[in-house]
Amino acid sequence: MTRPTFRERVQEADRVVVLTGAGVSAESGVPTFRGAGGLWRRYRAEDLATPEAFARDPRLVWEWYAWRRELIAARRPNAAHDAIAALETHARGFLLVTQNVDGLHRRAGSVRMVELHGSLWRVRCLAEEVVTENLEVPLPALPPRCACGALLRPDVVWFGEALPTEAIRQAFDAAESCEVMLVAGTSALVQPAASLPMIAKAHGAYVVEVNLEPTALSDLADESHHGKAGDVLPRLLGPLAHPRGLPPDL
Ligand code: BV8
Repeated sequence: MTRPTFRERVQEADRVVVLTGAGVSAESGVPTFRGAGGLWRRYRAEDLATPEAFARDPRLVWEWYAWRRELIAARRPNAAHDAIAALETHARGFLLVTQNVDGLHRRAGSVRMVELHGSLWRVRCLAEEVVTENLEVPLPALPPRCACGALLRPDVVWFGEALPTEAIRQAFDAAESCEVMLVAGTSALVQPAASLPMIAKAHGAYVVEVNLEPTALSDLADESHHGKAGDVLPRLLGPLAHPRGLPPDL
């Protein structure tokens, strides 16, 4: 009796979860957090992506986000985003859980997804707490202000901040009940997102990792595929990397 392949497992599964990190956006030209180019000026993400940094210097933090927004606005989803969006059209009970805030999964057509760490294309008024989508590139002024006069902040989760309750509930529920979890482009260091594969594994899921290199997750994964997500995912998913109903050669 040969072991079912990853694709067979996806096709048999009632729930398939994909967890992504900054590595799936790398081939779109978006710097990752910990890899080469993950710095901005002389700062690390952990220095700027905090409420303390924003309270100390909202303009500096907004210069970083404005720089990222302008960079991302000029980029496009890559084959990794496209393969994951196509997989959603084939897999039952599909949920994409992303740590990324760049909006590229949505631009690739992903629908059933949670953004664990928010989105840099949404802003939140510090006074009214109202969240609005803001796609302005460049932003007219830094730091941007709400019509009420209060500062706006990016609607992202900073280090030390709690993740959105509904998103984290959906993500943990999916991790506990999926038969297959595909983990792509994450160093699996940032909590609580990094716990999701452990939870899936503990509940009997088949866990497959796609990354350039071994990570903290590799020993736990049932399969680890090393290479660029934009190359590996289409190969690994085969016909599942093409949206259902479209012939693969389109
Ligand atoms: C919280 C939004 C508590 C902002 C981000 C234990 C338990 C709980 C918390 C902690 C804990 N230990 C420490 C903590 C605190 C902290 C944490 O985890 N710190 C880390 C550094 C140790 N966690 C938190 O603070 C979280 N909050 O726990 O709150 C709480 C509870 C109740 C009430 C109050 C408080 C909040 C964490 C969220 C932080 N926000 N982003 C922004 O983006 O501006 S995190 C940031 O890191 C991004 O979201 C990013 O996605 C994420 C994870 O990084 P990765 O995505 O993995 O990216 P990275 O660069 O690390 O790796 C890229 C990978 O891709 C590499 O492996 C590389 O090899 C690979 N790769 C590169 N190119 C490719 C590729 N793979 C394939 N193909 C390629 N082409």
